[in-house]
Amino acid sequence: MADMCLDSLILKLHDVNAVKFGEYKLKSGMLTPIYIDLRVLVSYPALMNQVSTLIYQRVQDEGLQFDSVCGVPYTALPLATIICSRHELPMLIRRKEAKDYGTKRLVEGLCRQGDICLIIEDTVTSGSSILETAEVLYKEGLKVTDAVVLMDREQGGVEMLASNGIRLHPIISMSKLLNVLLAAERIDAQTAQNVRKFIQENNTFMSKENGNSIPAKKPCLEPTLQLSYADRAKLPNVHPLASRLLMIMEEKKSNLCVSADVTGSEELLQLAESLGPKICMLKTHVDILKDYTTDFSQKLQALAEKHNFLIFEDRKFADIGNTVKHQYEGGLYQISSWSHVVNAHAVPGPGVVKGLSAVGKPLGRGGLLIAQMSSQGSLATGEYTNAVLQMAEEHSDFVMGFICGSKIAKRPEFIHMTPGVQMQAGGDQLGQQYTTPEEVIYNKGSDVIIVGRGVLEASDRLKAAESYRKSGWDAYTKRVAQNSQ
Ligand code: 5BU
Repeated sequence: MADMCLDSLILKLHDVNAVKFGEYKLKSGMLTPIYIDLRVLVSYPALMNQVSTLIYQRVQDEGLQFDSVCGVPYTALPLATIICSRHELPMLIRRKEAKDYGTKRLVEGLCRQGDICLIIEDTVTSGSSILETAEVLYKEGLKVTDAVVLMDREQGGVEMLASNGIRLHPIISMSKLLNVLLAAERIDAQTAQNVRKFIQENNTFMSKENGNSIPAKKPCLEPTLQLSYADRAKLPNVHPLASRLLMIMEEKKSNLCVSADVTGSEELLQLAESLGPKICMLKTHVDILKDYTTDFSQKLQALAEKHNFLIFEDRKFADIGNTVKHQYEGGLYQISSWSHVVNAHAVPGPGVVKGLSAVGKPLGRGGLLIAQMSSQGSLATGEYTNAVLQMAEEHSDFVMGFICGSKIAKRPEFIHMTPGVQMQAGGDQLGQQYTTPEEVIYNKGSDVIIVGRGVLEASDRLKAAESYRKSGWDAYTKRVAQNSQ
């Protein structure tokens, strides 16, 4: 029902030219094959009402808690007005420029310290308009935790806002829009494909420059980022294994996880022995070993004890709960018997976490959910990432954190671990994308850098591990210092 409603709304938006295909210039100067202009809505009162209803519906479905509502000027302003008027909610108006007479207020309406303001927006590309509005509201002593948007162009806005502590709830995604218009034969397959390609290649959160991935946003400044690893380890609701990891990080001054992607168990054990003192965690892909034995896993555990690091088998479970239970506990590798941490895709739904938890929780193990991936064209973005966050919140007795590109969860109890790290931004021939330790820890607010070939392909692996450790640690100390000012 709700879906049919959305489909008909999308067709109506196309009818009134609020969605156009061709070549258009965005505010940023970027040329786009699709243009969404919801300013025309004001000429279609029935559509305005329909959009306002959908936005409010979403607010209710999500159970959002707030004290007032602010529409990002100007297009979302009348939408916020309709919603606030219909439901008798207090509204705030953000001025684009302060009046040059009178009170010079930037926000009109009653601002009470600590009140939560919900932001409403018509279209999101990078998320910067919402962030700008939020920053004005912060200055008035308000908090912003959530924003609802009618159209998400899926170009990094959800991730950028999440890294700034704002959860974005989109109603229509670009993918949905294209699917509906394609099914109704409003556009042809080629046009849809062109737009998809453009969207994938123009993510504003990881923008491309000279072939390198660089973050489009400034450093991530948020109160929880001022907490040290040691402070977080002591939080009352922290997962016991996350607490242990945070303490190891603090003690060893290392937020480095080396990805030991080698194919011989002897070489892997040598790596664990030599790099052990530099790392907080060692990541394995046990299924690439050509000579796995139980003896190997016992030796690896002994080295983890000796050098005080955790073992993380990067198994990426992605099946129904019953199957992952067997995969985790049994088979040749009996992963649960030696790996402190495992990860999983959220694709199958919460059953995958329940299956892993049934095996791992009694053993004191922890899980990481894959919320984002470092590879080019990854589908783990936007609403998917949001849904993963939600799943983690609901299963935080087993889920201790995420594999992600940046800090995505507000709760400081969660650990953020980021792969795709090298000293030089760039990539490989198979779609891997690299960001530097400084970007990952300082700018994006992640906690742990995962480094494979950056260390493994160095002529002196120990020296390389030390320089990644130092780089990651320096970025962390700088972040904590900056945020506590
Ligand atoms: P690299 O050599 O630093 O590119 O290795 C990265 C490791 O992290 C490798 O083992 C991957 O399987 C793993 N990885 C990743 O690169 N990106 C991801 O999104 C996830 C895991 Br999840």
